[in-house]
Amino acid sequence: MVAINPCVDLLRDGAAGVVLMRNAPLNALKHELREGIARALDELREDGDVRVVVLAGNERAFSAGADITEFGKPPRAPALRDLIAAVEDFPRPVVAAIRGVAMGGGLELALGCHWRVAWDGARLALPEIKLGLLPGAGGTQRLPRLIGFRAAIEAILSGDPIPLALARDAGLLDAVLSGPYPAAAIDWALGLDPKTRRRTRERDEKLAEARADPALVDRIAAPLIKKATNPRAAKTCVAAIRHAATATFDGAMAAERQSFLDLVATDESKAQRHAFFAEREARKVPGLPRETAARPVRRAAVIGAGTMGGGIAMCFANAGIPVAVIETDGEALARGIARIAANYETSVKRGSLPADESVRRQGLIAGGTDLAAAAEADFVIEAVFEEMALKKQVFGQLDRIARPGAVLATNTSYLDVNEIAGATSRPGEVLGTHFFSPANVMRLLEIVRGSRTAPDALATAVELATLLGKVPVVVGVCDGFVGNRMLARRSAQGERLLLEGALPQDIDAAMTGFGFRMGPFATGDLAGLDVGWRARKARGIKAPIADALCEQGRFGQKAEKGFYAYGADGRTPVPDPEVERLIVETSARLGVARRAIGAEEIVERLVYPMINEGARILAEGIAARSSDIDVIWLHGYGWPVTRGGPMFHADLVGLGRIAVRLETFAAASGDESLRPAPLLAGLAKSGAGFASLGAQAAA
Ligand code: 3H9
Repeated sequence: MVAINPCVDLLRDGAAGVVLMRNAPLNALKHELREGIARALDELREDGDVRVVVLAGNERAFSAGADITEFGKPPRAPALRDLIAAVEDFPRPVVAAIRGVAMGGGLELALGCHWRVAWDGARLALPEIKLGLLPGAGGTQRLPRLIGFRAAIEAILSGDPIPLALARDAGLLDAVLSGPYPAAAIDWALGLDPKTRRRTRERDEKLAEARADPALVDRIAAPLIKKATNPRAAKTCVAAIRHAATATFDGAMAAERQSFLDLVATDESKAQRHAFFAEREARKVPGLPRETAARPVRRAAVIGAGTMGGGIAMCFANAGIPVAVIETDGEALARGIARIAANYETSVKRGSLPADESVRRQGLIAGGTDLAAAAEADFVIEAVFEEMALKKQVFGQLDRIARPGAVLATNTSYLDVNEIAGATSRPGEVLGTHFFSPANVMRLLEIVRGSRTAPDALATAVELATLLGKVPVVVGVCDGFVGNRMLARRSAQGERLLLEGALPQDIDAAMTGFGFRMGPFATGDLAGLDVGWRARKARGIKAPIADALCEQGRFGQKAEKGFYAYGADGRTPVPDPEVERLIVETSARLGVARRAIGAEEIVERLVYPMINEGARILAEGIAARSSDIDVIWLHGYGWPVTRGGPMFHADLVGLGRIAVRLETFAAASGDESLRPAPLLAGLAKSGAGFASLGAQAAA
């Protein structure tokens, strides 16, 4: 074995040359790796004893694709597509041995090989669209040549892994191997007849269908484009794929490259790449050394079998962790367990969960009415009503019951975790977990670090969150934490806009135009308006219009009326003249003159005060970094990924402009809280953005 460079080893095994990619963890195809592969091929080309070449990766990955951190930097040779051309033109058979991930440029590299073999569990995908891109190293040309247009369009427009069986049947994989890696691939390669070696670019049998039927590609793609998160990227992918049928290979490759460069430069792709890295950064908690060992979580307990408690229990069961669900009385428990069963049944009916798996998961959930059932748990989550006195009482009891070393979490959306921890003799074991409803579906988990939370208790919560399939973000203690504290700013402005002249449908349309799937009022109706009403009452906050609706029992979809009326299906919001009357009357009663308000002003009025609050949150150290705030909004509040999150959006707009607009809003309304926060004003003055702030430990 020789090291070609730090990223590539070359091994000669009889008549096989084995090129081993060694850029841990996932063989992202950074410059050094590309160069190493090219040099290894050069050496093998000169070696007459080598009959076949095997290209192999590490335990986790063949390759996760181009190194995303290199995008936007000056290109360095060899470019990935040139490297792939060199592989394809190699005069002897080259076989890709795929274990783990082969994604994006990694799969494109494999497509340039003459044969591909994979191990069970391999994940083959062209996920570029999830980054607002198109496969830019020949994927749009070689994939349809191997698996045909339908499967290629579906794979490229979804970005999801291609099922292995399909990959094998359709001709993407030549074999699925078992046995030692990559030895089994070497044996397999040595059995090949070199005369059957074909360059993928020359395989055009599967292009015939679209050549004969020019409308085929668009017919297949049209419904997928409609659903696309980033329609521009989706349309660009389709245009590139269409070239496979209409242009020469070289012409299509040149067009693909230009489209890739165009997309890399778009704000949407920048936002999607930011979101990718932000999510991964959030797992690195400042002030928590990486080596801090998490405690094992073998059993869990959830106190409270309401909607939230039940959803949280499902998260544990779905991850294979036995969980006790504890209620105060049998009736409430039975209701909770029935709700869990109904949720599982829905998944089975929808076909997203096999029936036996649903039974297995429900078998992991044990209901009980005695808090003593929490005694064995390694992780306890209290999910009773949002009431400080009640929560403190539960924690006092848990303190006596829970085993030493158990992490005790309170599921709360705004209460003081330090005060709750103070009800126990072990505040180091206490932290907050803010799940989002429905807890078994929503991916965000705000983990609230108390002032005395022990590092390993925190590490346990972060690791557990990942195990439960959640995106964890550690935040500090304050009213509403990060997400709801910013949301409160938006809600207040929403009310204000209604009073000044907008209607719910105007505001919702402006926000869906911005990229949200649903506007704030339709979302409020879906979630139930009574939740916010109760929270406002508890804190002495008034929202004249929302309060009036709730006083009339207009709690949203569940009452078939809220900010909207609901159509026959009970789910389609329809503007309601009664609501309009109520709004206009409220404006008149409060002496607020109504005027027409445009979509741009609506978006700015809703979003900039949130960003301003985000700046205060950063200044107080409640969030460790601006990208953590973005992750919270992306995964907990439906912020459109093509807009990267509120703080990313702010940097893009420019903090100078936002500061000016906030001053205007403050002057017009007399609301001093709308003045730019000192951090925002300071950054605006220096021309910097939130991204320029480093990470700090969340307080
Ligand atoms: C492309 O290929 C373009 C081409 O068509 C054309 C080019 C001309 N680059 O996610 P994890 C890092 S576009 C750089 O925690 P997992 C990641 O940031 C690319 N870094 O592991 C993390 O770093 P850290 C198309 C990357 O097991 C570490 O690796 N490919 C890349 O949960 C571990 O990652 C994709 O879009 C990369 N390509 O998930 C695939 N990939 O430890 C993107 C990963 O410092 N990657 N890193 O935080 C993924 O979706 C997931 O990483 C994967 C593994 C599913 C593969």
